[in-house]
Amino acid sequence: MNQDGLILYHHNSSVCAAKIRVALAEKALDFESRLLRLDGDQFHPEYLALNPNAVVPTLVHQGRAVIESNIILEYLEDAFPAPPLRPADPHSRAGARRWMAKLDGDGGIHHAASVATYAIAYRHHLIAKAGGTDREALLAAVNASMNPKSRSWLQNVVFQGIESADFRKALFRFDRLFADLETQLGSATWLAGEAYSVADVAFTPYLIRLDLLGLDHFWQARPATRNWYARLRGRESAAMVLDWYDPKNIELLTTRGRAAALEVKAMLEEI
Ligand SMILES: N[C@@H](CCC(=O)N[C@@H](CS)C(=O)NCC(=O)O)C(=O)O
Repeated sequence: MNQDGLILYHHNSSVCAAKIRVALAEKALDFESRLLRLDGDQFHPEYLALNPNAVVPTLVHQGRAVIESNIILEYLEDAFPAPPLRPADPHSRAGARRWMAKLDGDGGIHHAASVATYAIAYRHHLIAKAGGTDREALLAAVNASMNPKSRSWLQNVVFQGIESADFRKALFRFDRLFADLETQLGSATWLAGEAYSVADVAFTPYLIRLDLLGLDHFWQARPATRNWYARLRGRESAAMVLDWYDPKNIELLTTRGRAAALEVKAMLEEI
């Protein structure tokens, strides 16, 4: 057991697990790493006993599990308050929570980022795993590795890629988010005001993912957001995102991102 008594169940390139690694680094907390492959191992009964949703991350502290990445971030604030990542004043604290809430839910940024990741890049991995685009083999590959609740959107996205309606919806969702970010960051240094906070932590892996996928168009013409992203990347804790990624995954995300760039740019011009 590490000195802080923390065990993190995560995946090397999962965005919501990376949030927790960033927060742990900001707080200089040590953790024992338990990596899942998310190839079906998330459904093992021992893991389901910790996280009945069969997703990462799960944090175990003093033998008890905490699930849901935004809740884990709040838990870390309560259990390890120094240095604080939650803003001091109630209004900024509410602001941080409002930004974090944008990540969750069916219309949330986490879902849009998953759709973009599969539509541009990971679908090619599943197609290779299934040995081609034969419908039955591809459905079997999708169903073996993913939560039943993700299967319907995932099937569309794996079959249709960036032509899928889900992908267009995700682009639209990002466009609205980045318009809101530009407004906020035009008048404050960080998402919840003048201090770096848990909200900035939560967004860091998503921006890095969009960047890998070549979706940096969203902030190239938005200077306040562009500068914020540069500041996020400049923090030592941001290394906890990509340092854990499998290099093969980085290669897949970037090469497929470059291949889709022109088509995606044309779609963005229509938004
Ligand atoms: N709302 C959850 C989302 C967790 C989630 O979707 N995790 C993904 C990785 S980023 C996962 O484990 N996916 C595996 C699957 O859906 O089978 C959280 O924030 O913790």
